[in-house]
Amino acid sequence: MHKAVFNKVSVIGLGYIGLPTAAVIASRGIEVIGVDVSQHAVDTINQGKIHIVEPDLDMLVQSAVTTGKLRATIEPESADVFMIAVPTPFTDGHKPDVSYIEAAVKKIAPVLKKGNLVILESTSPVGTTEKMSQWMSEIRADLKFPHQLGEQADIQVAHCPERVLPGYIIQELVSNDRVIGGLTPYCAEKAKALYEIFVKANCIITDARTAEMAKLTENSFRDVNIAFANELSIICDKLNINVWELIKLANRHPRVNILKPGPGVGGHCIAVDPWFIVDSAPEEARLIRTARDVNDSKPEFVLNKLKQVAEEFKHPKIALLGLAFKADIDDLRESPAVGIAQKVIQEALGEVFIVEPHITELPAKLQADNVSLVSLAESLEKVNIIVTLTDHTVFKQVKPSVLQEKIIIDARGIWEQD
Ligand code: SAJ
Repeated sequence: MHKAVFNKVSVIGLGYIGLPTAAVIASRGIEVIGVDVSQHAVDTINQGKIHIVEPDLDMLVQSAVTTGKLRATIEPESADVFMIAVPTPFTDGHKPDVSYIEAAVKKIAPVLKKGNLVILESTSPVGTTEKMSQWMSEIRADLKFPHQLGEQADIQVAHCPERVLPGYIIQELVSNDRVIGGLTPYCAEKAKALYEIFVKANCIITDARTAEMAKLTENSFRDVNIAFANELSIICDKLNINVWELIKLANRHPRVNILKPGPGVGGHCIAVDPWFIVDSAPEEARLIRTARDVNDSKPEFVLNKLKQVAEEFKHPKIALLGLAFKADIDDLRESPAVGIAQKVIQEALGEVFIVEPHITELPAKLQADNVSLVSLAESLEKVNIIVTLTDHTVFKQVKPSVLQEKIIIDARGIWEQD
């Protein structure tokens, strides 16, 4: 039955979420039109290649393009379903910026037809799905939208937040439960029918506001828990206690499961989404805001530790291990490690040897005299201070004997945990 309804799906925004989603749906034999504002992204995809890094995505896109099921374009065209997967960053004052959603929706509005389903996948502040319905209605007065006519609307609108973990996107797109919030129950049911084509786990329906809040809650929950671990690490430093041993011991309790401290929280999600809750309920979201502050203060803490240590040396030679925002990926976006490296360079704390096995060239902001991108082996040979900033597996494999004689600031606890 679904094939009759969803012959053609359009995915707006071909980034880390949109492209994998488009390719997975195309792999189920449905025609998919990907739309993006970047000509480079469109051209790359139409050649069967990818412009982002994610395991197994290249093969999936290549096969979808070769079989003619996936095609990318700059201008939207008519389809049965439109899935919006564009970024929702925040502005300087931690205010959510939904302008990419507004632009995407206004771009598809002219090609909408009665019976279409529009799904918002981007993580969004509560109320955005309803706003989307309003934006479309401003352009298409000839169509009725759910905020105007409820179940009798011509267009169905739903929110189904993505919840996949970078590095495991293809797998999690299929295996994660999906929360699907409709502006009406029929909107949710219709969206559920689409997701059931490729999701093997449960598709659970609710209203759009609850779905919006569910996604923000998941990432805030993680942020608050990481903040707890980070605060513990700062307290333990003051009290001269090994935080890694402490956490290991506390986690032996059957109902305690403390996460890992680190040099801060990076990526595009965990450090952003809690602010959407704070913005909606500034007086009430006290714990969520404080967690953000604790996590955002952690890079400065690591930097100060390094300063204290570097002062002891005439010629400090510092290895910074890892730039990616988390283990075993090449993604440097919003990485606390990059921020720390920048400060180390700006403040001229010493000669800097950066080790990031997943890149071949340092980002422009880290290129300077006295800074080089080197192999792990070379750094271990040359430096007297080591700071661990990312817990890449290769770093964990370093033999303890090699680390003797070095001053170590193990912000990731990679050599302390076992
Ligand atoms: N981190 C720690 N200590 C920990 C765990 C993580 O310091 O114990 C740090 C990481 O190093 C990284 C940051 O937190 O800098 C975020 O990493 P992450 O692995 O927690 O999450 P993301 O940003 O890669 O993906 C999250 C996921 N959300 C949850 O796990 C609740 C993912 O499922 C979401 O789909 C994604 O955000 C998103 O797109 O919203």
